[in-house]
Amino acid sequence: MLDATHAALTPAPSAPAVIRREDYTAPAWTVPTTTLDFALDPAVTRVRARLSVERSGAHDLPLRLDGAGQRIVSVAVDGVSVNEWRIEGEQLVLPLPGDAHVIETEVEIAPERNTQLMGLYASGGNLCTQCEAEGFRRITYFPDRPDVLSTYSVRMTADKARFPVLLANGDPVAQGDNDDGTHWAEWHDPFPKPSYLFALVAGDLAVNRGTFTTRSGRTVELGIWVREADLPKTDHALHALKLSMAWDERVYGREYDLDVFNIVAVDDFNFGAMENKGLNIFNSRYILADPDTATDYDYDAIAAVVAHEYFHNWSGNRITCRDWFQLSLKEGFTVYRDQGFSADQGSAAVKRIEDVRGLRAGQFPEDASPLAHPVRPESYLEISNFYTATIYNKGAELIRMMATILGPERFRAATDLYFERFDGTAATCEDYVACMEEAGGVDLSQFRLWYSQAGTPRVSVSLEHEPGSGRATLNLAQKVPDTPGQSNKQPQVLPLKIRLFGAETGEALTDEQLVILSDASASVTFETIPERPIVSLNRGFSAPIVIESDRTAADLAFLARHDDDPFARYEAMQQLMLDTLVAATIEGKADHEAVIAAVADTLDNPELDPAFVAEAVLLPSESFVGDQMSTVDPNAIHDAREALRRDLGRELEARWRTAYEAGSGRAYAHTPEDKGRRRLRNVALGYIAASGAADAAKLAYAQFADADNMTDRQGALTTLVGTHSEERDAALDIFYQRYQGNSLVLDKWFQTQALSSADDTPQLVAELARHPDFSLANPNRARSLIGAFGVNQRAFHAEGGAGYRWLADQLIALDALNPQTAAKLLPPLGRWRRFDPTRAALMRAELERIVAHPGLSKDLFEQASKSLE
Ligand code: 0A1
Ligand code: ZN
Repeated sequence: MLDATHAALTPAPSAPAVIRREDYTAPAWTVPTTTLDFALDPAVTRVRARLSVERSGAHDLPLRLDGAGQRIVSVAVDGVSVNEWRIEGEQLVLPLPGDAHVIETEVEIAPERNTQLMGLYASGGNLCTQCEAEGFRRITYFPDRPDVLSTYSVRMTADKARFPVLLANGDPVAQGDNDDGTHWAEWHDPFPKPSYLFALVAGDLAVNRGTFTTRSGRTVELGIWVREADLPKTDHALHALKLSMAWDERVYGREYDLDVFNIVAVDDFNFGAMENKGLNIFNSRYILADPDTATDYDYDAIAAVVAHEYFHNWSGNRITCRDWFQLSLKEGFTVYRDQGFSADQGSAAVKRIEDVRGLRAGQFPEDASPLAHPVRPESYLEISNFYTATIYNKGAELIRMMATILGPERFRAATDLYFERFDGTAATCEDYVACMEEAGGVDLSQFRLWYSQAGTPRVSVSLEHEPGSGRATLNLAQKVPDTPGQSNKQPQVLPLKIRLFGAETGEALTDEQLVILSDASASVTFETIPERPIVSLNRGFSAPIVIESDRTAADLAFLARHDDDPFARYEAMQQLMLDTLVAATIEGKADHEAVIAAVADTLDNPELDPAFVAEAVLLPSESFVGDQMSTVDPNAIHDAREALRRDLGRELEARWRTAYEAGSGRAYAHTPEDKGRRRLRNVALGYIAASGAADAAKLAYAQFADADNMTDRQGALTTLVGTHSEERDAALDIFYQRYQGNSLVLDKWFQTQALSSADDTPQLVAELARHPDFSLANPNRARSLIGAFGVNQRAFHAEGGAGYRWLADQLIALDALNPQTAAKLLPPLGRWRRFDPTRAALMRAELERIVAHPGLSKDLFEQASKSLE
């Protein structure tokens, strides 16, 4: 046994190294089997690891094991303790004579001091792990890279009273009691996996059990593990899990492969959830729901995240990523799969609208920012910073475009081929595209540019019509904007679904067509078009692009009324609103008539589903309006949007009240119809308040007080928080008292206030940061206040820069505890180039202050320094 003084805690690297995709080399050593033995204790956990290692190919390189934040107790090779190893940066380097050896290490780690929430950590008195992307190296020394696949056996020993439940990946093998008050359990996962999919949980947990019978007749034991008091809130997640399992069999032919599938909910989690093989670990916000505490939006998000993590079992676990540059291989595809699942549970059109709204709110700004990167990045400092909307959501759009180009049958044949060919391997984005090409019978050479070129393509469109000949010509031209490190880009493959409608008759003049624009510009001609056509373009948002068209307000209003594609109808309405808001922002005022008429028509149309109407009548967000401007003026945008909201509220007041009443007086039910009604009712309430109606605060307060569910309660609270009224203070107080002790609901209390456009939000947010319930240690709480404030255009950008300073102070403080979560909250400051010189200078100064802060993490350093470039 080696003296423990040999290697102390590994120091953090001073100048972070750039990791480049082109430097990839296959692992020099493989690890066919891994046996882990944990003596679990929050203060000091002992980890003994036994790795069988094999030299891969002919070379004389030493074995390199990644490790961080551990105390090494001993290292042995083939049963003999050795001294011939050294620490280089974060690696243990071990020269080995033969081609196959058994390496044993023993280390100590301190879960209760782990505030980064990577590796083994404590949450709510329980112990759990998070290993993606590079957390396993904080548990034991290992080649912590996704292309080293190993079969794991795990033994855990822990105090039985404190940690009665012991879970790990795979299937349970054995368990027993020791006579010192501890107990033990052994688990074995027969599927070779990368270290980032390793997981264990030890805790005092209750379980909601279910079963699922696979299509080949195997029974899978399902379990959702939570603290005892939360058990009644787990039925929705369990139900969603069963639906996901059936859906993946039906739609992709994918069956589950182990005998158990467990999900554990924890309160402290950096992301949404994690797909560890057979043992998913979730942020509790994506598991716990009952009508009193979760909104309809929360219910849908839970189902989507449960599905997402479950679908990873095939797209991520059975086939994993060769290196982290391929992250979108599993994430883009899995998001595409979960979007398809959610679309099948309710209105596919509304789901598509929500997804596009999300893309525009999160990914388009990223693509236009200093942090823009391709779906398959070329380099990074810290991989945690690349769990982005580009990798996830733009990645999903790439899969969607390939599915559109192939059509449903060939797409299914292509995914079958991919799952079959790469099962059990660590693959690349290129492997995926090659399967699409082969089974789809298409050439995707140029399409691959979507993986390597960052930036949102912009397409300009004009339509000409010669009444005499009946010929119509659609002219298209594309441009992919410059992004950091990339300029003069090549044209990309844009699959555009289009259809022409007659301006006079409202008739469809063509079928829907798929036009693939692959050149910088192209024209499409249509013969025998009898009347002036209006083009419905990029239907279903078939390509993730920005369109600049010469369509007039009248054309857009026409499409908002007549288009048969619900997405295109929504889109026409959004464009009309956007054009109006941009004009109003620039000129100080604008004609609201066309928008008011289009909204009135939408509200009057009895054939439309209320959930769709609720989406269609919502104005584009302030930040989306800002994205259209060369220089963002947050106050002018806010005023323009409020003026339009007020006019819509006033002019259509009777209609809003009718819509409001139609959704009122019903006992809660969780059906798609009722969800749609609740949504429209909350939107209507917002417009009634925007109109300035004298009874608005009273009406909202009555809804708040009478609500039998969180959707109504939070909807009313959101409206009230935007008012200056006694009712606002009373409602905030009652809400807080009622949900004291329920951290997920208190997050809503913080968030709703941080999102408010009221004048006093900046001061209020600063006060809330000193509230006894505020804590930087819990990522959900930190995001509920800091994250929400950062996206609140009006409050964050309030004159003087106090908001920028406050955000930077919070990020510096949070970075010392949890660098990943701090880095995620930085991007609002990085958008400085989009603002006027005064704001830009203030924002830059805060970024510079962050970069200069001593002891900054790699995570925050990368985000802040790139934002300054
Ligand atoms: N793979 C997960 C996301 C995830 C990534 C990193 C994490 O580390 C803190 C946690 C989760 C997913 O796509 O759901
Ligand atoms: Zn994922």
